[in-house]
Amino acid sequence: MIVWDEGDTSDKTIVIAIAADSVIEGNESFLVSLTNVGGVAGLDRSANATVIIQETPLERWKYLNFGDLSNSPAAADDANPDGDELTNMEEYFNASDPKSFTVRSELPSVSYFKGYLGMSFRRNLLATDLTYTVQVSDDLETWRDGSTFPGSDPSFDSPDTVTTSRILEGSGEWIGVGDREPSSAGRHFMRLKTVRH
Ligand SMILES: [Ca+2]
Ligand SMILES: [Ca+2]
Repeated sequence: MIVWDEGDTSDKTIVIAIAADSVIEGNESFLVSLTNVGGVAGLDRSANATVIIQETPLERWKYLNFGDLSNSPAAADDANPDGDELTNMEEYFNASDPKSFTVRSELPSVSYFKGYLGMSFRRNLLATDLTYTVQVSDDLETWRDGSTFPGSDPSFDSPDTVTTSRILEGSGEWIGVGDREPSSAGRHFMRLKTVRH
């Protein structure tokens, strides 16, 4: 029951506990209605509200790719139903199709162009729970964070790296990141760190 005292015009809050399940089934919703008003009060059209329970980004991606089979062993994080080099979780990181063979050219790669080291990778635009960071090292022991790409507010450039290209492709975005120091200045290494929050 929600009670407003006389003269009270403040907003009131209803807490509804939602028990999580582990079943992937797409978004779910339910309706909350205010009824049985007592005292001298009335309800306007805001008496009804629809609450939508969303899947996590990973569950949503699985639902898009596997549909009714989203809860099957083939859709497990470490499964590899298409027999390529990537588990489903890695396909999620890589914005590739978990149901068709992913070729090497679709994977992150490091190359050498006009005297500079560069990295190319594809990030998953649906994966708002992931952060991709290109890291640079001089000795393969100490790694410095370079360009970073969260779902919003990315930091394209860093003291070590600069973003050289961004190309949308389906639900992914190909990103090119280059080293700021020419390779002639000394040994440099690059790697891609992907963190799920
Ligand atoms: Ca696979
Ligand atoms: Ca694949």
